[in-house]
Amino acid sequence: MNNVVKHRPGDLDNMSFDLENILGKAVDGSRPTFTETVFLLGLRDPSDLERLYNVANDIRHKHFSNDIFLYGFVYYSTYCRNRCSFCFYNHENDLSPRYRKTTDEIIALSEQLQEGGVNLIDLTMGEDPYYHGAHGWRRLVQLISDVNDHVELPLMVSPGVLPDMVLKELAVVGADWYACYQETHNRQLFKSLRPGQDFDIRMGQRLSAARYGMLVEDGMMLDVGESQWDRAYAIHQMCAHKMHQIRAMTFVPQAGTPMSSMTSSGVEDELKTIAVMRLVCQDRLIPASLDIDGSMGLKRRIDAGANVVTSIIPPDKGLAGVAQHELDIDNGGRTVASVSRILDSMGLRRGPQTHYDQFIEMHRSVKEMG
Ligand code: SAM
Ligand code: MD0
Ligand code: SF4
Repeated sequence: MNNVVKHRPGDLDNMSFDLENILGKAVDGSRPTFTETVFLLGLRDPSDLERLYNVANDIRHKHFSNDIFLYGFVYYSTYCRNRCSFCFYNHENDLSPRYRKTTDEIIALSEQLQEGGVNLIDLTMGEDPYYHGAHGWRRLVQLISDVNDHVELPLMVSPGVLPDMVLKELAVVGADWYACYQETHNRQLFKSLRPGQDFDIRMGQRLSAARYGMLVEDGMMLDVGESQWDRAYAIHQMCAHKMHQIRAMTFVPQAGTPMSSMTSSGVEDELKTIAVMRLVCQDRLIPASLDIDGSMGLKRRIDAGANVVTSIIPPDKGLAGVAQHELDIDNGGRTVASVSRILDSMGLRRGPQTHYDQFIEMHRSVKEMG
């Protein structure tokens, strides 16, 4: 079953679009309008899709040459107080393995990823009460500070929703990025995906983080009941909010959760969404996550215009992924070596650290958020 609702009835009625013209304008740097975006997301003809992917690739190349950046992923606590209906680690799921790595372990894992050759370390957790709340904030800030003292690479934090003051402190002690995905910019759908959570507070976190000098990432989930219109709206919102990194991840149904029996309609829509994001937000970072299809799905995502590989995880360390908690981890499929082989075969390379650092410095501008 395809969980995607068609675009709003009547939205594109009586409108005609010229694909060649839209793609030509995009190559010249002029982004598709909102209705053109809905149109592009609805393409189905294989030859049209091939043209779309080729243009997305050209635009990626124009801004990033052959560089693909690699992100190491450390999911250091899988405890969570929230009840997101799509997530394996939601508080009410008895099936999910819970662990919390110690600071020493987190540092050692980060050092190992650094030695392996990633460009950034993404420190992610559930909203673990150990790090959230009156006593927790201090521990969280200390943890990020300690990791920052031991690794030279840029750090991304994905800790969930925090008080503004804590966000600010994280920026001060060395967090370069704050990642927090809205999942959808449709308020109604948000309520069912993230029950009990506040849409505006989650949105405001990224804007605050940017004010404190961090780069910010937003993301949407696909196949969770959204329409093409919702997808196009999310892309244009992420762009309007000047997100530095934007992602789309296909929903992977999880045992023990309220959405366990939904089926996924495959990866085609994610590829199309990645390509359309590249046309709309041309010079932004767009991940190809190993957390949906593992290394098998990497080439197609990069061919669709992605320029970052996320969810690189060292094998045999007892670390989990989020959407695919085991896939390709212990067989080494999510290592820099394995990813590099795929990049080599595509004539691409791990982006040099100097290039990645330049991207951060160029965008780490309090001005940019206006
Ligand atoms: N707990 C923090 C939070 O929710 O912001 C950090 C974890 S966050 C990086 C986990 C993200 O992975 C979610 O925001 C969602 O976009 C994605 N995700 C989680 N479960 C998923 C699933 N079953 N399928 C696809 N993506 C999923
Ligand atoms: C990923 N599993 O990159 C990770 C996660 C959190 N910042 C990222 C969703 O796919
Ligand atoms: Fe917790 Fe994040 Fe999963 Fe939601 S997505 S249940 S906040 S770990």
